[in-house]
Amino acid sequence: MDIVTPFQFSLVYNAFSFTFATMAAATAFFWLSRSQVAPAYRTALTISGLVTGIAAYHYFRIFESWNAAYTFKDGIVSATGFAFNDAYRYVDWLLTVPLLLVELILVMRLSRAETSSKTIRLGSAAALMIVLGYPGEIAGDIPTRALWGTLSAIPFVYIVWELFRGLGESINQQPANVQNLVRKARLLTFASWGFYPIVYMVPYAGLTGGTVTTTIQIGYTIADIVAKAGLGILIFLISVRKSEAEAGIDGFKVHAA
Ligand SMILES: *C/C=C(C)/C=C/C=C(C)/C=C/C1=C(C)CCCC1(C)C
Repeated sequence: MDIVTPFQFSLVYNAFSFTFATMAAATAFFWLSRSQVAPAYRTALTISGLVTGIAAYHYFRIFESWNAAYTFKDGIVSATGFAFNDAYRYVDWLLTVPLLLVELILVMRLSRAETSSKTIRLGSAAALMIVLGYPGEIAGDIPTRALWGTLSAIPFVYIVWELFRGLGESINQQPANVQNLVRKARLLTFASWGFYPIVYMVPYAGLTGGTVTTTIQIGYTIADIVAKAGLGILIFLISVRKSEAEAGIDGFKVHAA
């Protein structure tokens, strides 16, 4: 267990606590907003709330694990002997990353056949990416970390390619008032997801001890807020605009009581 400074301990402690609150609040917002969109987009909002709900639970557990790993007394941080459990994060990703892709696919409202084939392909690639990354994340040495990280990058590159090429074609079929927002959602996904492998490579930079632990935890935490709560807000805005554009088609009135 790497020993952190009192500042690093508090920084991570507060970041986890803040993220728990953010994810829980986002969950309430997405679920309570369902009635503001047409029925076709309600599942996308349900899933946005599931993603942040699952993340809220895991941030609570990560927070507890961090708190159990260290004692902070008289200005000195020491290890308690309980290891900080990074597995919560990876189990969280295993569940939430495929769901985030489903959110993006659902809001496009593609044909049934396209929706299920894209969900299966992207969902499996996402799961594979997380499973391959985990052994590297917990490895103690750089070569092992680099090996698994490189393997994990293969499905990652495939997902990014699919998002740009495959979803790109579908974006042109979207109503004019949402094309830009869908592009933004895709860009936000691309930028925030691209941040994870960069954070993963922090130990390559020669940083050591508590600095590495702190940088990785803060880095993943920021990326999680953007990728989960941030994307959910864009999905909500897209759903509202598409509901407006399609009002009447499904017999749904926007802003109906
Ligand atoms: C809500 C959580 C999200 C969106 C997590 C996304 C995670 C990634 C895109 C992780 C990617 C990784 C690589 C591409 C290589 C190194 C190992 C990972 C797992 C950090």
